[in-house]
Amino acid sequence: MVTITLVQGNITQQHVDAVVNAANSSLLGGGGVDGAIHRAGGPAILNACRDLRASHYGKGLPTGKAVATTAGDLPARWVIHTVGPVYSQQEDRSHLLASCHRESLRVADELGAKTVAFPAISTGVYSWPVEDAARIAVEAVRATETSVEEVRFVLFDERAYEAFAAQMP
Ligand code: AR6
Repeated sequence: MVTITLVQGNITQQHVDAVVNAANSSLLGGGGVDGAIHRAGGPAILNACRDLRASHYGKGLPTGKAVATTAGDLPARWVIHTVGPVYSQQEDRSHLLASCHRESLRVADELGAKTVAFPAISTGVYSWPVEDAARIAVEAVRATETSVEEVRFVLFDERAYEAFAAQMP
């Protein structure tokens, strides 16, 4: 069974097999954790994303899906890019946020990754309330059949850390 661990810190400094990026469907970078990963990982990641766009995702990576590239200069082997849903008060999109976690773990299994670091997907620019996002993320990981041994949620600030800690037994 997968072990869930929590750390407060910077996801670009995690020594893990794969780091999950809260990307957007263009796969061409952005702000937040996406910007941090591209800055720290160097141009190899963006080059790989451009190739993926050209070969498979001309219309963009759909929300809730995930795809892997090299991790460039990061202390990880792969970056798994996933596109979280923008939070909506009108529409329940929690299945899409759960899908990001499930699909990222499926890609991790294809790669043979055993340790995977996740940020708090959708809780920044995409404005998902972090307490709710933490519940959805942890439930989705627990419900996924995977060969990944450790899922490490890497929370940038104390509020996010506390929200995830509240989901731990
Ligand atoms: N390490 C760990 N967590 C981080 C880091 C970091 N270095 N930097 C930010 N966070 P966001 P989203 C946290 O906005 O809401 C981008 O422009 C941050 O505090 O990165 O899914 C993409 O290109 C927050 O809790 O992702 C998309 O356009 C969490 O990471 C869009 O933002 C997620 O915040 C995606 O928005």
